[in-house]
Amino acid sequence: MSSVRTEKEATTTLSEALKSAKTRDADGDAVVRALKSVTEDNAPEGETIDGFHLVIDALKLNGIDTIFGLPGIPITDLTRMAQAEGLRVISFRHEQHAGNAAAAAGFLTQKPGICLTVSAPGFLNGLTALANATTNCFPMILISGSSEREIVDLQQGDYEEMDQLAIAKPLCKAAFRVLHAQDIGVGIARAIRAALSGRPGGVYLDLPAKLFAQTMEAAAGKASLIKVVDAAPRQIPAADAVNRALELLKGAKRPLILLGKGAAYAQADADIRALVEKTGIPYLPMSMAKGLLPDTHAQSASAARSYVLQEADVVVLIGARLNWLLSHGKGKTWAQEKGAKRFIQIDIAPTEIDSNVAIEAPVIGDIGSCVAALLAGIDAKWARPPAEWTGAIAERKDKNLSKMAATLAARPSPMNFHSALSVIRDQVKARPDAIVVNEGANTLDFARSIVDMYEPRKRLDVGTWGIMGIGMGFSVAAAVVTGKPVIAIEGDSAFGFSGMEVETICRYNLPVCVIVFNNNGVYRGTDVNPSGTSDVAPTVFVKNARYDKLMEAFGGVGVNATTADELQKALAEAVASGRPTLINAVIDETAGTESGRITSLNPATAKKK
Ligand code: ADP
Ligand code: TPW
Repeated sequence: MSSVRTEKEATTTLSEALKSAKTRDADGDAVVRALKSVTEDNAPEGETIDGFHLVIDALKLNGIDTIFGLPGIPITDLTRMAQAEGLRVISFRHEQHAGNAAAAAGFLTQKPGICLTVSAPGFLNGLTALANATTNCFPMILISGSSEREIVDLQQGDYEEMDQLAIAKPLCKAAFRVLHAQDIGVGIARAIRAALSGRPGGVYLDLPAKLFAQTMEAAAGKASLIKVVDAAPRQIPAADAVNRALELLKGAKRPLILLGKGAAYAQADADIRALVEKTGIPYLPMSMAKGLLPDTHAQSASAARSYVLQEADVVVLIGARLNWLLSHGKGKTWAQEKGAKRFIQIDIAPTEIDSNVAIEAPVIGDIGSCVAALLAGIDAKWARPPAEWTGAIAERKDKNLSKMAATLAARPSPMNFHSALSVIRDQVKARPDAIVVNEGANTLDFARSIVDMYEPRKRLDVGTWGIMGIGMGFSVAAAVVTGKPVIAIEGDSAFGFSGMEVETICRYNLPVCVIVFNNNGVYRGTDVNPSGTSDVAPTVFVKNARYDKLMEAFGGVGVNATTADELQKALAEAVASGRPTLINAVIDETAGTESGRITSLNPATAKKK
């Protein structure tokens, strides 16, 4: 060992080294070198390993192969070293989109997506994505570098000083900080387990700058890492709970199965399909559960949604919460005035039960185990739902579908939402393996009902919060983790939240085709400023903007499409070539409604009712 210092001496030298490093080199590498030189003085003899490599090795040991992030103090070298060690590092232009990418990767793969950010502002930029992931039950880990604990805790004004752990805690499932190199293995294991087990969600892992340069004896370092065994243990439902549910279902005259994104996440696709088909019960997919069974399936009740929600007597919720997206299980949507609905709810979170209305038959466990247990109780003697019920649904479906077909066939000029979406609908039918990313208001609501999905986990959207800004982050993740074509269907306002990431899409040459539904504003482009000043109305953008030029600026393909034919041609070419493409789809600025289909939540509109 070269020299051993007291802790006080080491800290003093460290802060001096840091000060000089920061004035010399704004990109952080000098800081890391300074930290290294100080801690190396205390390093053990023989082969050593530093904090950087312990973090990288711990992630690799647990099957993590990709990091989404944005470099800077104190994690620049971590991104470099991770890349050198064979991890794929996808660098973004803003941390929120790296975080969204991590969340989508988590949803698609059942491995926690990793987002890496710098301290304070970078951390805060990533936090929205972490909170959104938690809200949506997507597993992700936000790893953020942070400044010196001693300075942060005394509030002495460090570079990017912030008590990040305290701030992250209420916004995620769990939050941890690692102070010593020998605890990195435990820290990462705990983060992975917290993200994946039970109800999945976001986890925050705080790694102070000092940690990365700490060294320890290599063999001991290796031994300190933990390979997480059975990170999302199966949770077998209790037999009596399964029987209670089966009994309730047997007595149903008008049963309905409701599939949510938890069912899509669970990857129990074959059993879910078998449950639907063996029972013969009509089903409704929530938006991100579309494609678990093809939307064209005879038992899909999507085209008779209002009818089945009102008329069903027993509803089986599988990985779907009775939140605002399902009108809290109450009111007109459910025709509760006609008598109480009876609910069976399959969920991994016991506290979800009775959150909005009484649940008569909760089945607690992982969806795979719960659905398998229900299936085991369904034999050849199972009575399929009465023909009056399935027949009445089929009748309504036929009527609504033929009405929709006529609307979709129209070719107005300029395009409206329907004519543009009919083109995308045909393309997705031709390439059912493509992943659809979707955000906006009208663009979201119409696409959800018009664009049929055929395979599980092919639709990513604004989720539980209805958040704008997921578009490019989700698109990057979808392309990176699946290698499949991505079609991002974006309102022009929605696109603006993450638009700069088209550079990221071009930089990694990802097979993403972004279609901007350009109707000149938020919702529509027709509002006028009533005050007479020269400002435009708050919802109005620059008229006739050319978003396609943005993609061209970075070497991708840009197309301005003013007709359905132009849109069709550009989209088909983009999907076939896999080249980054942005199609500026010019949409009638008077089309659509304020807030899409959630106008009723607008305070002004709600008051008028
Ligand atoms: P949607 O928005 O599609 O209706 P939600 O996000 O509201 O879906 O609901 C998803 C539900 O699925 C959550 O309550 C969550 O606890 C549950 N869930 C997620 N993964 C699993 C799983 N593997 N097994 C059981 N339940 C799960
Ligand atoms: C983070 C509020 C909901 S929908 C929307 C906004 C701003 C954009 C609608 O316009 P767009 O769509 O995209 O042009 P379209 O199809 O109607 O033309 N900030 C965040 N999240 C939300 N949901 C909002 C604001 C909002």
